Amino acid sequence: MTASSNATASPRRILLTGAAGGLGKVLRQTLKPYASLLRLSDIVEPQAPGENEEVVVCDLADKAAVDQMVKGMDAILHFGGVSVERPFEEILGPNISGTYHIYEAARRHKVGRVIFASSNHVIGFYKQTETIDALAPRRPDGYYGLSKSYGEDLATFYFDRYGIETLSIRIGSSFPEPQNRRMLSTWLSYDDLTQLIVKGLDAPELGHTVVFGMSDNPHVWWDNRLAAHLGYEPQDSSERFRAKVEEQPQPAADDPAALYHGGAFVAQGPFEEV
Ligand code: NAI
Ligand code: 15L
Repeated sequence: MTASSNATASPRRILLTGAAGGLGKVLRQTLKPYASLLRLSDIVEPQAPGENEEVVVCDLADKAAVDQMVKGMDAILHFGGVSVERPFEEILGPNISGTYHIYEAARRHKVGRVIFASSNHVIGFYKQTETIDALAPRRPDGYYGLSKSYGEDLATFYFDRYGIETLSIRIGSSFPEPQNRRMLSTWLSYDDLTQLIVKGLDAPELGHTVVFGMSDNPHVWWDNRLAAHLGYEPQDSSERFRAKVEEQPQPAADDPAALYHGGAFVAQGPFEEV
């Protein structure tokens, strides 16, 4: 099925969900040159709009509100939602219903391209001794990882059925610098994240592409050759932070942080109700 995309046409009106979050605040700045209009949305009010910006407060769990928010956009950067492991009931509305609402609105309003902030936690149960590519079966490490896995399934379905193209970025750890030994492998700099998003917006054909969001780190567990068509060339590396990170005590040999791609997430929960 052909894509109904006008994502690469100019002017480019871009919706950014999760705009009040850690990555949203960064992307609001770094993506300015690539958008004719940035519509910034979150359940928490983002900072007041500047030039070529709009602000929309919206709960992703509210289907009608999401539908209105998406209207008039050329592309969606879907970064909103719960970003850590939480009980299923807390993840259901923002992440599972919310991502479905985004794709339904994209279909209704003919938005042809989505960049989805997926996560390494869709494959978190692989061991750090294993290297995988995007065809490896998913092994979510919790309810949060399951919600991102469902988001990737939505991306495949909405491409196969409606031609809406998606770049799912399985972000490793995107922070100013790696915070621990695991992140020496999983770190994604803000500049490299921005490059990935721009590659996703510009690619002539995307289908549903899955890419592992990591910088050019020396010891990695993820193979991005299946996403070579993006032309992603990471410019940063965790190596310059190694000495600082290695001042931290070594985790025990059986610590999940030292064993699994998903690190500590694999051992969170269960969240018993009393
Ligand atoms: P964050 O938690 O700082 O930002 C998420 C934003 O989503 C928050 O501003 C929050 O208010 C908003 N949100 C939560 N529930 C909502 C709802 N019901 N309706 C509308 N907005 C809602 O997380 P961060 O680090 O900025 O991550 C952004 C995205 O990237 C998330 O989807 C996260 O899962 C994903 N990601 C981030 C990684 C990282 O290393 N920072 C790694 C892997 C994935
Ligand atoms: C994620 O998916 C989280 O959103 C982020 O806060 C980090 O925990 C990251 O994964 C990680 O695995 O380091």
